[in-house]
Amino acid sequence: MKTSLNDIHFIEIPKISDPDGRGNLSVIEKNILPYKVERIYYLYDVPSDSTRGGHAHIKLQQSLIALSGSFDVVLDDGKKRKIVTLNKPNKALYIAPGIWREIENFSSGAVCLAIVSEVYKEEDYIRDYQEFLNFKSDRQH
Ligand code: T46
Repeated sequence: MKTSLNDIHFIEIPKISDPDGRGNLSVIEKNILPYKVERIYYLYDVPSDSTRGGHAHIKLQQSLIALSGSFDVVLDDGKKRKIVTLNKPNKALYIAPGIWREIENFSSGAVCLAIVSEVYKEEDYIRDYQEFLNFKSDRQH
Protein backbone atom coordinates (compact mmCIF):
# COMPACT_ATOMS: atom_id res chain seq x y z
CA MET A 1 0.00 0.00 0.00
CA LYS A 2 1.29 3.47 -0.88
CA THR A 3 1.49 5.50 2.35
CA SER A 4 1.82 9.22 2.95
CA LEU A 5 1.69 11.71 5.80
CA ASN A 6 -2.13 11.46 5.53
CA ASP A 7 -1.87 7.97 7.02
CA ILE A 8 -0.51 9.34 10.28
CA HIS A 9 -2.98 10.30 12.95
CA PHE A 10 -3.48 10.71 16.66
CA ILE A 11 -5.31 8.10 18.69
CA GLU A 12 -7.00 9.34 21.83
CA ILE A 13 -6.34 7.01 24.76
CA PRO A 14 -9.15 6.96 27.31
CA LYS A 15 -8.22 8.80 30.50
CA ILE A 16 -9.87 8.01 33.81
CA SER A 17 -9.44 10.94 36.18
CA ASP A 18 -9.76 9.90 39.78
CA PRO A 19 -12.77 11.57 41.46
CA ASP A 20 -10.82 11.75 44.75
CA GLY A 21 -7.86 13.58 43.20
CA ARG A 22 -5.57 10.53 43.00
CA GLY A 23 -4.46 11.43 39.47
CA ASN A 24 -5.18 9.81 36.11
CA LEU A 25 -5.22 6.31 34.71
CA SER A 26 -5.10 5.60 30.97
CA VAL A 27 -5.83 2.24 29.45
CA ILE A 28 -5.02 0.89 25.98
CA GLU A 29 -7.39 -1.93 25.16
CA LYS A 30 -6.67 -3.98 22.08
CA ASN A 31 -9.46 -2.47 19.97
CA ILE A 32 -8.15 1.12 20.09
CA LEU A 33 -5.09 0.37 17.94
CA PRO A 34 -5.58 -0.47 14.24
CA TYR A 35 -3.30 -3.55 14.35
CA LYS A 36 -2.44 -6.54 16.52
CA VAL A 37 0.28 -5.69 19.03
CA GLU A 38 3.40 -7.88 18.83
CA ARG A 39 5.95 -5.86 20.81
CA ILE A 40 6.35 -2.91 23.16
CA TYR A 41 9.58 -1.01 23.81
CA TYR A 42 10.51 2.37 25.20
CA LEU A 43 13.21 4.98 24.93
CA TYR A 44 14.38 6.82 28.03
CA ASP A 45 17.40 8.71 29.40
CA VAL A 46 17.85 10.15 25.89
CA PRO A 47 20.16 13.21 25.95
CA SER A 48 18.38 16.32 24.65
CA ASP A 49 20.85 16.69 21.76
CA SER A 50 20.41 13.08 20.57
CA THR A 51 18.23 11.85 17.70
CA ARG A 52 16.60 8.41 17.68
CA GLY A 53 14.95 6.77 14.69
CA GLY A 54 16.41 7.90 11.38
CA HIS A 55 14.77 5.08 9.47
CA ALA A 56 11.53 3.82 7.93
CA HIS A 57 9.82 0.49 8.35
CA ILE A 58 8.63 -1.61 5.43
CA LYS A 59 5.80 -3.42 7.23
CA LEU A 60 5.78 -2.36 10.87
CA GLN A 61 2.99 -0.12 12.15
CA GLN A 62 3.52 1.67 15.40
CA SER A 63 2.03 4.02 17.94
CA LEU A 64 4.27 6.35 19.93
CA ILE A 65 3.28 7.84 23.27
CA ALA A 66 5.10 10.38 25.43
CA LEU A 67 4.55 8.57 28.71
CA SER A 68 6.50 11.33 30.40
CA GLY A 69 8.03 14.62 29.20
CA SER A 70 8.06 15.56 25.54
CA PHE A 71 9.85 15.03 22.23
CA ASP A 72 9.42 15.88 18.55
CA VAL A 73 8.75 13.34 15.82
CA VAL A 74 9.90 14.36 12.34
CA LEU A 75 7.81 12.50 9.75
CA ASP A 76 8.65 12.24 6.06
CA ASP A 77 6.83 10.37 3.29
CA GLY A 78 9.45 11.12 0.63
CA LYS A 79 7.51 14.14 -0.63
CA LYS A 80 6.54 16.09 2.46
CA ARG A 81 7.90 16.48 5.96
CA LYS A 82 6.19 17.53 9.15
CA ILE A 83 7.07 17.73 12.83
CA VAL A 84 4.73 16.60 15.56
CA THR A 85 5.35 17.24 19.25
CA LEU A 86 4.26 14.53 21.66
CA ASN A 87 3.74 15.60 25.26
CA LYS A 88 0.54 13.90 26.49
CA PRO A 89 0.40 10.38 27.96
CA ASN A 90 -3.15 9.95 26.67
CA LYS A 91 -2.38 10.66 23.00
CA ALA A 92 -0.76 8.10 20.73
CA LEU A 93 0.74 8.98 17.36
CA TYR A 94 -0.03 6.24 14.83
CA ILE A 95 2.67 5.88 12.16
CA ALA A 96 1.94 3.78 9.09
CA PRO A 97 4.66 1.73 7.35
CA GLY A 98 6.80 3.45 4.72
CA ILE A 99 7.29 6.69 6.67
CA TRP A 100 10.73 8.01 7.56
CA ARG A 101 10.90 9.16 11.20
CA GLU A 102 13.39 10.92 13.42
CA ILE A 103 12.75 11.56 17.10
CA GLU A 104 14.50 14.51 18.69
CA ASN A 105 14.35 17.31 21.27
CA PHE A 106 13.81 14.94 24.16
CA SER A 107 13.00 16.82 27.35
CA SER A 108 14.61 15.79 30.58
CA GLY A 109 12.89 12.67 31.91
CA ALA A 110 11.07 11.96 28.60
CA VAL A 111 9.90 8.40 28.01
CA CYS A 112 8.83 7.37 24.49
CA LEU A 113 6.69 4.25 24.46
CA ALA A 114 6.39 2.35 21.15
CA ILE A 115 3.60 -0.19 20.66
CA VAL A 116 4.22 -2.04 17.41
CA SER A 117 2.76 -4.60 15.06
CA GLU A 118 5.80 -6.78 14.33
CA VAL A 119 8.52 -8.66 16.15
CA TYR A 120 12.02 -7.17 15.81
CA LYS A 121 13.46 -7.81 12.36
CA GLU A 122 16.36 -5.75 11.02
CA GLU A 123 15.19 -6.61 7.46
CA ASP A 124 12.10 -4.44 8.10
CA TYR A 125 14.27 -1.30 8.50
CA ILE A 126 15.39 1.15 5.81
CA ARG A 127 18.15 3.10 7.51
CA ASP A 128 19.52 4.98 4.50
CA TYR A 129 17.53 8.05 3.40
CA GLN A 130 18.37 7.69 -0.31
CA GLU A 131 17.34 4.06 -0.18
CA PHE A 132 14.08 5.22 1.43
CA LEU A 133 13.45 7.68 -1.44
CA ASN A 134 14.10 4.89 -3.97
CA PHE A 135 11.68 2.66 -2.06
CA LYS A 136 9.02 5.40 -2.11
CA SER A 137 9.43 6.03 -5.82
CA ASP A 138 8.20 2.47 -6.39
CA ARG A 139 4.44 2.81 -7.09
CA GLN A 140 3.54 0.36 -4.32
CA HIS A 141 5.02 2.14 -1.28
C1 T46 B 1 11.46 3.04 16.10
C2 T46 B 1 11.93 3.97 17.16
C3 T46 B 1 10.85 4.75 17.80
C4 T46 B 1 16.53 -4.78 19.54
O1 T46 B 1 17.41 -5.65 19.71
N1 T46 B 1 15.21 -5.09 19.68
C5 T46 B 1 14.22 -4.18 19.52
O2 T46 B 1 13.03 -4.52 19.67
C6 T46 B 1 14.58 -2.83 19.14
C7 T46 B 1 13.50 -1.77 18.93
C8 T46 B 1 15.90 -2.54 18.97
N2 T46 B 1 16.86 -3.50 19.17
C9 T46 B 1 18.28 -3.13 19.03
C10 T46 B 1 18.72 -2.79 17.63
C11 T46 B 1 19.84 -1.79 17.87
O3 T46 B 1 21.05 -2.50 18.07
O4 T46 B 1 18.50 -1.97 19.82
C12 T46 B 1 19.46 -1.13 19.19
C13 T46 B 1 18.90 0.27 19.01
O5 T46 B 1 17.85 0.23 18.01
P1 T46 B 1 17.56 1.43 17.01
O6 T46 B 1 18.84 2.04 16.58
O7 T46 B 1 16.66 0.90 15.94
O8 T46 B 1 16.81 2.45 17.97
P2 T46 B 1 15.99 3.73 17.59
O9 T46 B 1 15.63 4.41 18.85
O10 T46 B 1 16.68 4.53 16.56
O11 T46 B 1 14.63 3.16 16.93
C14 T46 B 1 13.71 2.46 17.73
C15 T46 B 1 13.07 1.32 16.95
O12 T46 B 1 14.10 0.48 16.41
C16 T46 B 1 12.22 1.80 15.81
O13 T46 B 1 11.35 0.76 15.41
O14 T46 B 1 10.54 3.35 15.36
O15 T46 B 1 12.70 3.33 18.20
